[in-house]
Amino acid sequence: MIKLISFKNCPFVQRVMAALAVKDIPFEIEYIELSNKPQWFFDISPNGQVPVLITENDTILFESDAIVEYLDDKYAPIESLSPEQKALDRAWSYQASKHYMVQCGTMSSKDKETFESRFESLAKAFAKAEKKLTGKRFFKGESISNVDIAWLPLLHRALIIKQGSGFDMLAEYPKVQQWQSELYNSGLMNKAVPDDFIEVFSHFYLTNNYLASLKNNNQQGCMPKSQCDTRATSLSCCG
Ligand SMILES: N[C@@H](CCC(=O)N[C@@H](CS)C(=O)NCC(=O)O)C(=O)O
Repeated sequence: MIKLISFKNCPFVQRVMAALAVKDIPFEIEYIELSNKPQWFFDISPNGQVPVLITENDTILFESDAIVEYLDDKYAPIESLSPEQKALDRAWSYQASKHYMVQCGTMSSKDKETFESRFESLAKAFAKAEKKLTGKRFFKGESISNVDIAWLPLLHRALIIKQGSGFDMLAEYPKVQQWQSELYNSGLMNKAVPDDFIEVFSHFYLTNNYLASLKNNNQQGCMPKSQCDTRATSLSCCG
């Protein structure tokens, strides 16, 4: 069985897990701590980063773009595409993945000024998507594509931040909000993270920083009642 080497909070890992989940590919997973990488990981990983995917032939794959392409080549793409459409899908996927670390940096900001200046650059990605979306369920139509899978980590994290702090990264982007809801309702966001993701994520991104101060000052720092039953969360249910 293929094996994914992961870190619980990593958006690049979440993208790969979503690609595996959407194709229903069984896989084993092993989590490591990036602050204390084991020697065996250094031995196998050319760039020292997760995700690493170990194929059924024991080939070590790295770089999430390459892994997602491999999954398409090996297990058949979720749709058949012309070369042009494939290139466009890769380009739109890149518009998301190049902002993963920007979003992580934004969420980690210690103060308002840093948060706002970092968010400005992240918001440009959402603005670009807002302009491109046509009001269909997903990015290109009624079914999930690789572009949706690439954007899923950004949209999932924006959702948890909104529920945890009251700050809505998508406040000015109604079509992106709708897309976020469709992806959440598809169940794929939660299939692409470990069971304790919200707890681990909130511990890292909603503690001792600017977003945590919003959470403490903001009555919205709680989970909407309708979602309390379905989500593992460290947040309380709204009154
Ligand atoms: N370009 C890589 C980026 C992966 C990446 O940045 N992974 C982070 C965790 S989210 C990591 O392993 N960081 C540890 C390090 O750089 O030492 C990919 O697409 O797979």
